[in-house]
Amino acid sequence: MTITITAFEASPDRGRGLARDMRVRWALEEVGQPYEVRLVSFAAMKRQAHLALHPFGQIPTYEEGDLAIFESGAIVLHIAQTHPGLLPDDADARARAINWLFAALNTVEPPIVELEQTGFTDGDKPWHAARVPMMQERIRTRLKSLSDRLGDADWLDGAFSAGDLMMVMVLRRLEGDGLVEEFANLVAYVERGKARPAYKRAYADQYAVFAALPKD
Ligand code: GTB
Repeated sequence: MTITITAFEASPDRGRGLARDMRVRWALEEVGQPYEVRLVSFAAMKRQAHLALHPFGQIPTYEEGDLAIFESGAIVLHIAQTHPGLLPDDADARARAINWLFAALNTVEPPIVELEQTGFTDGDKPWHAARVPMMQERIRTRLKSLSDRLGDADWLDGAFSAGDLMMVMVLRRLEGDGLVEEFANLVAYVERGKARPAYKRAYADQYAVFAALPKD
């Protein structure tokens, strides 16, 4: 059955692979599943045809036969649960890997998204400059705990898993902020993720979408 995902027709990240379709592309590449991509504009995401797939009018979505799901975490977990390669066989190890996937999304990503959003929405507010260090400190606290737990291991719990895939993608959202760089082992961790052949294929494919856009 063909797998079809959705991605931005013109991603605001200009091909940096920061939009959440990259997580899904990477997961599909890790398990060796071919897939098709339907590119959607911001306007199309808010139309009924897309809202039927994604109630919040966003990307990514995932369709395979009768199944249609949204939420990058749920999609990556589905891929990991239905194909070998992203979750350990042992039940306890599997639960721990899923644990890390949720930690990436529910504990590490929220303060990162908050900082990102405030730059867009509140940059001109008088209190913005004073709040930024506070938000950065919240992120730093999470990164310190993550760094302590990772130590000198390659991955968060044994072999590379869907939990690592999601954590690497979440940490990538801080690129250019200098925060991850305060923790040498996290820098090396992200680089290890990016060095995986599956990551490189996924990155190249999403970059090709940007590269094909008419240049103005
Ligand atoms: N919780 C959902 C998930 O994990 O799938 C969140 C999905 C989501 O935020 N989708 C974004 C979207 O569709 C794209 S990924 N936004 C359009 C809208 O809401 O109307 C978020 C994103 C967008 C752009 C960049 N960037 O340019 O760097 C990075 C991340």
